[in-house]
Amino acid sequence: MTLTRLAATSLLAFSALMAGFQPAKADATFDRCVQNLESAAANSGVRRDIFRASFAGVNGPDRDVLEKAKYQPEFRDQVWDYLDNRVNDEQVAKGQALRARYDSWLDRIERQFGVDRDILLAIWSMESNYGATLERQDVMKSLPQALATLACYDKRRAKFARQQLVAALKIVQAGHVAPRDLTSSWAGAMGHTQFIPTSYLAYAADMDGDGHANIWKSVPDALATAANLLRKNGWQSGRTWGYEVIVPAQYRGKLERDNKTIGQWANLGFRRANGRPFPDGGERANLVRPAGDNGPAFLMTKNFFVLKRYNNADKYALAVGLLGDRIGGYDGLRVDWPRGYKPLSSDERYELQRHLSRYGLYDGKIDGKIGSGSKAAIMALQERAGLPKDGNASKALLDFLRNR
Ligand SMILES: [Ca+2]
Repeated sequence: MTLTRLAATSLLAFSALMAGFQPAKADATFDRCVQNLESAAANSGVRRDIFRASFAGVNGPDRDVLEKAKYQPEFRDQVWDYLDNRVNDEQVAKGQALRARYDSWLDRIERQFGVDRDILLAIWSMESNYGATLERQDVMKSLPQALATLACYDKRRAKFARQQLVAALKIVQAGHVAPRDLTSSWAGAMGHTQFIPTSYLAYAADMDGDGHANIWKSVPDALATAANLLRKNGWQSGRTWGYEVIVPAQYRGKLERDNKTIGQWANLGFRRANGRPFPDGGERANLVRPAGDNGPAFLMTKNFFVLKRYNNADKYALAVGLLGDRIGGYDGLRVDWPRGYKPLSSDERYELQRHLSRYGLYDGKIDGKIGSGSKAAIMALQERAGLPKDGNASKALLDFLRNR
């Protein structure tokens, strides 16, 4: 597919989406819906003046929220694509700089919650790029408007959005955030560590001692809130999330997710990929092979599954664990992912995007992240140059571009 056709397709999709709205009628529907939300919130104990202050300036639905809610990525990420975009030299270096800057806060958070600082820094990176996302006008939304939009127009998310809106208004009512500062992602995730309102009510922690858990503006509060979530879900202090292991040949393709003690795994011939001994044979662990037999294998301990309470995906917990390890100065993986091509460094991914942009094939953000837009641009280039259209951001592709 050429880029022109791609653009035409997404324009068609966009027109189809917009055709669903008759603006004047939609706004009347929205106003009625917001009135219903106000009554429902009042029944849950939210004062009407709090509701109205929070909805001041909200005049209609946020159509960008609905567009984002309907977005289906054109390319399904392989686990290594996901990790390359999140666990890389750039995020490690930023994490290490912030580790030094927040050293005394991280000491206190570790003491109080028993969660390792590198894991908290990795979560901060994953959730908001260490807070940088909170500055992006194209990402940050008015939470009341975003959740009201979902509650009124997105059947699948309406119930969730109503519940989260009520929880958010209770946060305002308790005085933790001013109505005008109540911002979130399109789906209601708030602040540096992207808590949804009900999770905020369950785990919010005021680390800097000003009487409010301000996860939007206070980094200590946000990191302590993340630590509190992990602790309350069973985080094992002073322990790792898992071990990269070498799977004995006879167990290739077998024993997936089997739960045994580390000692039992060792008796089956499993050993650590870095050659060091396992520190504790009594700990229980599950075998996880995210890319099957030809990629890295892991024995995942309790903390891996606690990380999934933050976001219930193996690749998320793995990215947090691997990034945390690298921020803490430990090695990356010993076994490569079965990419089938040589990957690019962070700097090289920026360079690749600049080349693609120079050829007019890419108009997205130059951010070193190879997402759907970069992949479409790579495939357009590959088509134009008569190369196999695999969409991979490979060293070979960058060399090809450098030599033209
Ligand atoms: Ca505070």
